[in-house]
Amino acid sequence: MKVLVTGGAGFIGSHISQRLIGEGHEVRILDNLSTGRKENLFEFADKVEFREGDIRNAALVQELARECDLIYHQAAVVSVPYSVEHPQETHDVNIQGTINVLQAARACRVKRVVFACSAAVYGEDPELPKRETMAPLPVSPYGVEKITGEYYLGAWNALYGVQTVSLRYFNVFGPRQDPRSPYSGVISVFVDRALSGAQPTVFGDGEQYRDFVFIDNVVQANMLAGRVEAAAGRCYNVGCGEKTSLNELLGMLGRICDREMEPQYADPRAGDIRESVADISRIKRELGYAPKVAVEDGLRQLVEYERAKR
Ligand code: UD2
Repeated sequence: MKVLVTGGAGFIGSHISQRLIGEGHEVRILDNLSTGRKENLFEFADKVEFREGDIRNAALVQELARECDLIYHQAAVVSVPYSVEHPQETHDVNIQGTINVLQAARACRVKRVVFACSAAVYGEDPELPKRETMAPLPVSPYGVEKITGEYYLGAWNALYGVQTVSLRYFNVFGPRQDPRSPYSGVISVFVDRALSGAQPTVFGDGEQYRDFVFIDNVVQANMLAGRVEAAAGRCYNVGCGEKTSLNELLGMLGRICDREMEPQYADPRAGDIRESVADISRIKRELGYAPKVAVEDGLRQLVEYERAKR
């Protein structure tokens, strides 16, 4: 198969691209390198077709979609706080960019588009665990943009015969997630602190929990979403279905790094949700997904990777 991965030089997109190549597919990447990095492609750069460019450029997206059978649409501005500060820009990338991908898929008769959606679509609803049947209640521009993207996918699936699948990622972590960005996930920040001997900061009492999901599980979900016939027109939570609090996370990290993690506790971050965990029964039942790497094992792999990098 020929596959286009938008955002293919980013954290998640580069892992999807690498797996596709491993499975023998031809991979084309479109990335504007705003947060993606060429070095993420280091291990397989000679095997991909890379094009630097922006999903806001509809003509370029259409050019790259030509002859593709499948598109993994991972390009986005992924930060919730950034979307609060720059809603017009994130609207253009996350909504108009997604329409450009869908239009290109339609024009080029691409069979399927798999979209990187987010747990942010659930927003303030206190009900847990989050199920796909719950009404979305996004509270950030980012959440609004992701659910809008998903709705557009549904429309293209219904109207134009472009099969679409939306994956609502929970808290993804793993190698190649940049620990230095102010918008990085908490695990990449904590691992960075653990290895540099610095003290991590916990915003709040550390008892808030998340459904942390290691990158390999997310790649597995994407591979299934790309090939299972019955996934067309559906949306799925992608997590482990298990909760881990920040204090538990620090305990695990202390064991792995063999050092006492003594965090500094600060005020909770404005706009944070307290708790988030996915119900993953739909993706298990319909796609045969089964998270293979548990949080602690993923954490161990990430620590090894970061150690080797230093
Ligand atoms: C995640 C996603 C986001 C969106 C959202 C939906 C990531 C990186 N972000 O945001 O894109 O989908 O879920 O709800 O996956 N924290 C600390 N210390 C630090 C950094 C963070 O205590 O140095 C806390 C933070 O206040 C929060 C928790 O860790 O309570 C998780 O923060 P996060 O930024 O990793 O992810 P989250 O859930 O806010």
